[in-house]
Amino acid sequence: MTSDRADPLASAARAVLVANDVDGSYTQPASGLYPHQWSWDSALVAIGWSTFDLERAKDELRSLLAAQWRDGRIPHIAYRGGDGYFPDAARWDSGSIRSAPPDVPTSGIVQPALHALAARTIVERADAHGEPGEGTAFAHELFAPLLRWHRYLAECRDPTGSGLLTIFHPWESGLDNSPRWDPALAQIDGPVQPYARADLGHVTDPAQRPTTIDYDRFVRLLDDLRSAGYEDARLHAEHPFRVTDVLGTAIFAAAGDALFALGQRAAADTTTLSTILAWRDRAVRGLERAMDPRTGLCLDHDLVTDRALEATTLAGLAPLVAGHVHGALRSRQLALLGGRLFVGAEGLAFDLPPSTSPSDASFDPGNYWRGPIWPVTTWLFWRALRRCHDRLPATQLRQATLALTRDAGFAEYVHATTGAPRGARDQSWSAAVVLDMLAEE
Ligand code: 9WN
Repeated sequence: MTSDRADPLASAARAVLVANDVDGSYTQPASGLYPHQWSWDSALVAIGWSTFDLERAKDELRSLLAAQWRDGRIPHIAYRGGDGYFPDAARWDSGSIRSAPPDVPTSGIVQPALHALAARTIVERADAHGEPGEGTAFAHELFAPLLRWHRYLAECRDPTGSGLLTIFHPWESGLDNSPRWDPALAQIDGPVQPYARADLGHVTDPAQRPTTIDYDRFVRLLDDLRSAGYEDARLHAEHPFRVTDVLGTAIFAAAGDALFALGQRAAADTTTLSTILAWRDRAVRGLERAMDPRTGLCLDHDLVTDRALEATTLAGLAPLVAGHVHGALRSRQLALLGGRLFVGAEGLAFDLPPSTSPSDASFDPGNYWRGPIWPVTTWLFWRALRRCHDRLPATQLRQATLALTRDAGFAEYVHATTGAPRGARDQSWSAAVVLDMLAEE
């Protein structure tokens, strides 16, 4: 297989996936804090598994897809891990939704669409190291459900064809308490039905996690979504949190390339293949239109108040993740990534981009998505820059991420200026992205 058996970092990363594996079917993002199966975590851990166990990698995506709804959405959580996480399955009540799978309780929202990227990686590694025909067989197996997933996003999350995907909850972005969402969340108030957080039982320092006010709003939105039966048409009309998500859109565009490649391997018809490319191109054009010419950053938009969301975060560089952005726009974004807003900011523990720029007033170096450095977001940029042959920055991001994990282990995130591990220790996707980086260079 592709990962280096002798490298102690690779062995340690593999051990994290093995320790978080449950019955060979799904991988907990982190035992204790995140005991169930999360959507975009599963895509990343499948990539990690594919460096040393192709069959296990395939099973990760298969078990996630068993939770796919009939409308095509892949829910952000498939509840498989027993008690101990809030919100629990009952809060979402997916059992009352006809489109939801009858045999596995799920949440009703989505996360970024990394899955086709994961499937393509598995196909490529099966071509290189698997049995003859294994890659093609897997492409055939996964193409139809992944096509339904992309169709759901293109049609139900971008019904006007703007190119930008709408999210209805900060959890859908995967970057939950990012300052990107502060102005939109500030509109959410009113009473919230009683609940008890479980996260602070695992990460006991509240300064590393979202605030109580944030959580109240997260729960209030969840309850609204459940009351609306997760019906997209209704949510687009009346839900109180409706924002376009540039990073989620960029991931969808990048995954569009992967889905196209899977479709070719699965002998999809030309109309279907052109539709996939049209969705991808529409997303790229949407990102281009969302650029702020003043700063060179790509901005989310609050559809409720019709205002751009102006926080200076890594999501502002979403076009780099999408690919297919060229010329002056691309050069400017690359300069921003390496410059004083991100990698070149003063005082960072590593030469890596923090989740929120230290130049932003809300920068908080140890708090979750408000400042820390996350191996997983660095991986998004590394992957995209490698694919586009920007070898130099990609190599630097890789080296710095390997240095970070040698120091801090496979923490969920690290304090941006001290480099101390924060959040969960032994987070599966941190191990997975290191395995992918080790395997690919
Ligand atoms: C809510 C599992 C997930 C990640 C998200 C990350 C965090 C959950 C939480 O953990 O979110 O979905 O309880 O905080 O923000 O990106 O998928 O690792």
